[in-house]
Amino acid sequence: MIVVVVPAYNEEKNIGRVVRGLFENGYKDVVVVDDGSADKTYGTALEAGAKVLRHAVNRGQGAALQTGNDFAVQKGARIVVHFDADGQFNPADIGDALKLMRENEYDVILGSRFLDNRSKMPWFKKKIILPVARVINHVLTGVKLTDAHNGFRVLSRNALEKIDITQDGMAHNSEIVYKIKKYNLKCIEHPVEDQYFKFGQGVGGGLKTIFNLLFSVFH
Ligand SMILES: Nc1nc2c(ncn2[C@@H]2O[C@H](COP(=O)(O)OP(=O)(O)OP(=O)(O)O)[C@@H](O)[C@H]2O)c(=O)[nH]1
Ligand SMILES: [Mg+2]
Repeated sequence: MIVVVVPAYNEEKNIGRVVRGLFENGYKDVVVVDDGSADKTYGTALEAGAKVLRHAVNRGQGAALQTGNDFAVQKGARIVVHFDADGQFNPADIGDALKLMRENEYDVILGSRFLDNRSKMPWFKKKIILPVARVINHVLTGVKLTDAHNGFRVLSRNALEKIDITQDGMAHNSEIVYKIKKYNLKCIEHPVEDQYFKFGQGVGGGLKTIFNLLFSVFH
């Protein structure tokens, strides 16, 4: 059983299309975690046919992913895919990542926007925010990545049982990398498409992420 976990915060505009895109690509177990949205994310995701879990208050992407992981593990998932709700990711990238995992017995596949040229990112994000996040991630975890802050991931059952996300906010990205290293999990980065210009966090969000990282401590 492969479960796709979609953390969603005020994504009423995109969530329906994202859920349908996953079904059309053959993923029938789609779990949307509504992270205390103030808009119609919950109802729209239900209408699209997803299983929807809900946080009564907004807790952060990390918390939403852990809620989804816990649910998937309880349901007997063998593999969990983390997939953003804002329509930036391409569901067709999941198939290749699963094949890579199966053929090489990886525990974790991490998506990267820097391994091919499909992702057209805003300049500030590409040249400032993400390179700084890359360096901070390397300092905090000792792991060198091309993309230290990508919401696309594939986790095996072994990884799910070892990685407990305690960072509710955006620092969860580095916490996951830190635990991949701590538990010596077999991991690789894989090119994913991340479409911008209509979606995503602005400069403010990116700076908030770096701030979040600087003050995060992993156990
Ligand atoms: N920003 C934010 N996103 C959340 C939160 N909880 C869940 N999410 C979801 O987490 C995913 C990633 O959030 P984004 O704001 O797109 O962050 P990002 O992808 O790192 O930033 P961009 O690359 O600019 O899109 C989306 O599916 C959000 O809906 C939250 O508290 N804050
Ligand atoms: Mg995004």
